[in-house]
Amino acid sequence: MYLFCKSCLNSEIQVITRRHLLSNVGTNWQKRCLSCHAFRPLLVNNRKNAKNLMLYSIHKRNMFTAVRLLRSVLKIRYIIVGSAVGGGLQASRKYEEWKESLPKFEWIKDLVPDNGQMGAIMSNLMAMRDKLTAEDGLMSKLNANANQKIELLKQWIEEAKEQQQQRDQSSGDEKARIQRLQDELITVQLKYQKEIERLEKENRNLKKTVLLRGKQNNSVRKVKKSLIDLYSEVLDELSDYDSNYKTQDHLPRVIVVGDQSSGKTSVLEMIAGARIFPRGAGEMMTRSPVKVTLKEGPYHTARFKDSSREFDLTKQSELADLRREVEIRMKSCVKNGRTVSSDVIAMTVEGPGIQRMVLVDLPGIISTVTTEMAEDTRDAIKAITKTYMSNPNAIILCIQDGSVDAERSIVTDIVSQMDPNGKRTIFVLTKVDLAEQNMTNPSRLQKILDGKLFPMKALGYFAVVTGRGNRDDTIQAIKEYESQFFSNSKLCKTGILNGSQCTTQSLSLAVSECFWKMVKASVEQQADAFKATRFNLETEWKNSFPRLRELDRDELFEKAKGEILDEIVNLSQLSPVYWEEVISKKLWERVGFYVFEQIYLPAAQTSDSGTFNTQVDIRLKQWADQTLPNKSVDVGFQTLQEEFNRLIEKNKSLKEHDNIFDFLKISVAEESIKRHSWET
Ligand SMILES: Nc1nc2c(ncn2[C@@H]2O[C@H](COP(=O)(O)OP(=O)(O)OP(=O)(O)O)[C@@H](O)[C@H]2O)c(=O)[nH]1
Ligand SMILES: [Mg+2]
Repeated sequence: MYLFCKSCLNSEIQVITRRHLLSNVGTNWQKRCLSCHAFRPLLVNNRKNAKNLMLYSIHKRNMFTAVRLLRSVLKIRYIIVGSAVGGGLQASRKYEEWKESLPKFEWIKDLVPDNGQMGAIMSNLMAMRDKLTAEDGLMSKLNANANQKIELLKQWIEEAKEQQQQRDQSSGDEKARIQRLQDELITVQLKYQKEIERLEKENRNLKKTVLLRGKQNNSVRKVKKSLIDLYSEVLDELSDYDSNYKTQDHLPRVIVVGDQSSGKTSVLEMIAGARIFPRGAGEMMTRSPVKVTLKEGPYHTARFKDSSREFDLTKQSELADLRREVEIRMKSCVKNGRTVSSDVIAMTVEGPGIQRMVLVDLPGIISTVTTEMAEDTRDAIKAITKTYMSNPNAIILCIQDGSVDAERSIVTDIVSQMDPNGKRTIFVLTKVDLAEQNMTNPSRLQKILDGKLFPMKALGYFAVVTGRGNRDDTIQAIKEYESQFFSNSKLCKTGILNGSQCTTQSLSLAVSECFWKMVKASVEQQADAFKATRFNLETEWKNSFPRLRELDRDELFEKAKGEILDEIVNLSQLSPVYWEEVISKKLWERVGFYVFEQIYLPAAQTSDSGTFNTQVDIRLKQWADQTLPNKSVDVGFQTLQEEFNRLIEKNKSLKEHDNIFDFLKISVAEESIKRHSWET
């Protein structure tokens, strides 16, 4: 607020704003003047005065502004003039200081010629030039020489240019040649690329045609293909599911049985088309059952059931890896001092032309247990073999070594026991090549293959060659050896061997056919049996537990658990008074007799009541300290069990009770008591 008294306002130039004036109209003006600080009536006291004063102040303000401007301009001029004079003085002072700080160059005068001397040097130089030009021939000689040099330089440059051009040209030729070659190469590549593509396409089409033909020609085979996977999975599933669940033992498989080293594994390898098992000679090679699921597929591969690695059987290195893996697995099966094991190694082999079936290779039957073997080895092998053969739907591939005397065979006896009518046995005579070499009596061989020599019957008799005794032979080499042998064999030529009975190929086809016949028959039979069993079980359930819906294993387990927990809750609901009552009663039953017999009666022998009391006190104290605590704990524990059983019995008598869990509850109670131990 800028308010002044009149005298101050006249003496000073003040600006009173319109806002100040208007905002103060009608107020009390007895305030202090801002200039002289005296309490006086101030300038404005009504609206009219305010307006006048405002106009007056605006008029005055314009005038004051002009005066102020003029004053400012004058002030600037003084500043400029002042600063110019001051600055000049300051600059000259600085220059003098700078000059003083420079080093002294007086000495240089002695070295640099002065103006007179410079003029003399210049005139001397001019005179020399004139003299040189005047001298006869010197300049022209210099000129000629220089021109010559220039010519030479020009020539050299020209030559260099030419050479460069030539080089450019020849490199152009080279480039063109390289370009041409590259073009040719690309053309050849393209040509061959096209050729490769054409061949690949042709190959694909051929494969397709083959597969389609396979599908068209034999729709049953397609069914079989998917079936074999399904079938093998069912076998695995059942064997994993429950070892007591014997159904899988009734599903067909081809079991390879025979005496040790008769050639069982070799037969399997020939059927699988690859040498997939560890080899050796004269020693027991197969030490645990190996289940091989064979199936047809575009690539020849093998895979263990529990591993994702696929072994390419066309590569020798992978075959070797596979053999090593089989060996490791077999060794891990026969730990703990055992020589053989019943643990199964499961694998799948697929490849073009492989017959679909499930084969199980077994350890060979032995007659003598050597010192290197576990004592029970012979019996263990027999037991494993018999278990597999006892499956009524197993096809027995009975392998007999043709190079040893028939009288030494052990397996044929066992086979005739398990399949007396030969309804599921196929007889295979191996090592026919060796048999022919050692043969003294060919008619004996004929007798074997006619099924007349061994005391066993079979569906078919086959003669094969599945090895050459050489551990590093490839399967291809063995196959060639086999076909060469049979085409040259005297046995075939003389009619001792019938062509349809020879080669592993014929054997494989026959076994596969037999296997699928068996599968078809047994699966239908099994399906019917399952249906019948299921029906019986459902009926039994309904009759036995009419109030309970059918429950599966897991549901049953959960329900039983719930019921047992309920019984425990019931037990905890018994009142302390009740517990006191039953425990006291039980305790008295247990100790009452003892107390009378051992404490009171002996003390009663005395006629003195004082002595009686003393003796009773002493004996009771001793008994209470030493025997009673343990007795009480025993009695308490026993009472607990009895009460639990009583509750179970009580529930049994209820009308809606199902006895399905009664045995389980009792077993749980017994097991809990058995496992119970008191905290020490
Ligand atoms: N010459 C010849 N040797 C064969 C023939 N078949 C198998 N062998 C050889 O006989 C030996 C034993 O063959 P395996 O297939 O291991 O016999 P195995 O019955 O499986 O033996 P174990 O599993 O130990 O009971 C190997 O050295 C084979 O090369 C054959 O037809 N001719
Ligand atoms: Mg073997």
